[in-house]
Amino acid sequence: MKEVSKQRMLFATRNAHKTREVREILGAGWEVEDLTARPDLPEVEETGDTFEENAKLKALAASAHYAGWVLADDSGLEVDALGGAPGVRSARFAGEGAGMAANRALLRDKLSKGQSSDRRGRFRCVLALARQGVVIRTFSGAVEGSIAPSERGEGGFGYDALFVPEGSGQTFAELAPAEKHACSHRGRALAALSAYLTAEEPAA
Ligand code: ITT
Repeated sequence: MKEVSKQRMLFATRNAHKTREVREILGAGWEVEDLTARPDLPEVEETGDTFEENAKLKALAASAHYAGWVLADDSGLEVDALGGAPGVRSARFAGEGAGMAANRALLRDKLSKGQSSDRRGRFRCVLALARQGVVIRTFSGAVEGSIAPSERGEGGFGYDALFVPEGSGQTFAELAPAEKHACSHRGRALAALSAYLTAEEPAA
């Protein structure tokens, strides 16, 4: 593996949990700033029908205001018995501004009242890498699993307390961060990004 000197990137998110995970996964070689310190950058309306479209929209909007590398993450949970919902609407499943506790409650409710006993689903993450107003590439990752009937665990964020990755008896919120990253949708997408960046050795 080639040596890569410390690089900077703007991670185009206002979700501090995503930023923490990206910093943990990419490690010390990257200095990652996010939009929580950039109130001057506009909110992006996520009008896409796919994770890829929304990741590109977020990356392009931030890249118009930032000269270096920009990364955006669009992600969410797809549940088979709900036809893939909440999907791209994961952050606003129970309505705009309803918050994650309400989103999790709605998901539990829909599965407990539904006809199907199928609790399978997956997390997906698409990352869009942009520079100078152009999307260079996208990277995706997914993790199969099932939806627990009740919330378990204190770690993680979002739907983590309800998601049990395949092969584990614990929810993402019960796993240590490194255990989650080793199999998570974001960990897998970032592994693909890292492999690309290492091969390309981008200029800072
Ligand atoms: P930005 O658009 O600013 O990045 P966001 O939280 O609105 O932040 P998304 O539109 O991509 O991000 O929504 C993804 C939602 O899916 C997120 O809010 C979580 O509720 C959920 N999600 C994504 N990754 C997750 C993970 O690793 N663990 C738990 N929930 C996750």
